[in-house]
Amino acid sequence: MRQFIVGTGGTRLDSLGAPLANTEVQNNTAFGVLQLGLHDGSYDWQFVPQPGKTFTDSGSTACSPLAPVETSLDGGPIGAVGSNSASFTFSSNTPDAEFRCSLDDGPYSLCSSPHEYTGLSEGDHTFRVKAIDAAGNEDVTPAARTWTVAVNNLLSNGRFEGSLSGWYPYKATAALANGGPEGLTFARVTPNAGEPIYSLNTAPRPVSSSEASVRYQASGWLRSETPGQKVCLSIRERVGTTVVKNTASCQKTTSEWERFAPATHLAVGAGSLEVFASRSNAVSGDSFDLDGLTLVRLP
Ligand SMILES: [Ca+2]
Repeated sequence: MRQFIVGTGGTRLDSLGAPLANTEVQNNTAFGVLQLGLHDGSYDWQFVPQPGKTFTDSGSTACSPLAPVETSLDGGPIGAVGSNSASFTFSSNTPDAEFRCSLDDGPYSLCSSPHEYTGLSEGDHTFRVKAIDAAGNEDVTPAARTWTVAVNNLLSNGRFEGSLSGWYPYKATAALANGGPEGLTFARVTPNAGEPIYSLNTAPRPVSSSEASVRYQASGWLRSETPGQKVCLSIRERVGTTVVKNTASCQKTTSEWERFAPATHLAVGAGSLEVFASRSNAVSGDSFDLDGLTLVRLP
């Protein structure tokens, strides 16, 4: 950063030593004034010598822009967790930044890392945090994380750990594969030859008697070895054998694990609920992968 050291008054011009490292200009031949101008985004300077003297120096330079304040979410729950509390840790590229936190689209309020929530309800929640620097500049892209509180997951094996029990593949085959965002294994679903529609369904149905006007919410992770497919996570309600309502959350697959937007189903009541992930317009060689599926009863 450029510095100016100026002394232009007094009775005589003092001698100067050898220039210090990085000195751009130094002179002791003239009294005068240094005129400094500060503008939006730049500054300039001009040394105006006393009459009869010739030394001058002037210039103009853009100000170094401040690095935009950014927020990093360093820790916190990922995916589905069997806990109704959550602790988030976060940081900023800007020293001495303050933070403001928001839960579930609520107002931002002052917070510090770690920031803890307790007594959270079942279902999906979204945490956001933004840093604010000492000049009051806010991070315009707050860090965010959506996770699922599933203290009581109605799916017995939504994590596909070590088996596919609790699921059956419809017009497809299902296999365990190693890895996935939750636990050690996940489910890969591949259509039978020539089948345009295929799915992985709960069996038995996780809810045998739905409660009228209660909201049930399904969430989970999705990816594909053959990305670009539309896959839907659905809750299907039957009274007897008649389907009375179907609630779906659909999205295009990528090769990365991503969360389904939750499917939130307002129950008709006195029915059974089934959860399934399905693909229509399948082509040969398709497959999709699932892990960490949850079905919860919202409060
Ligand atoms: Ca798993």
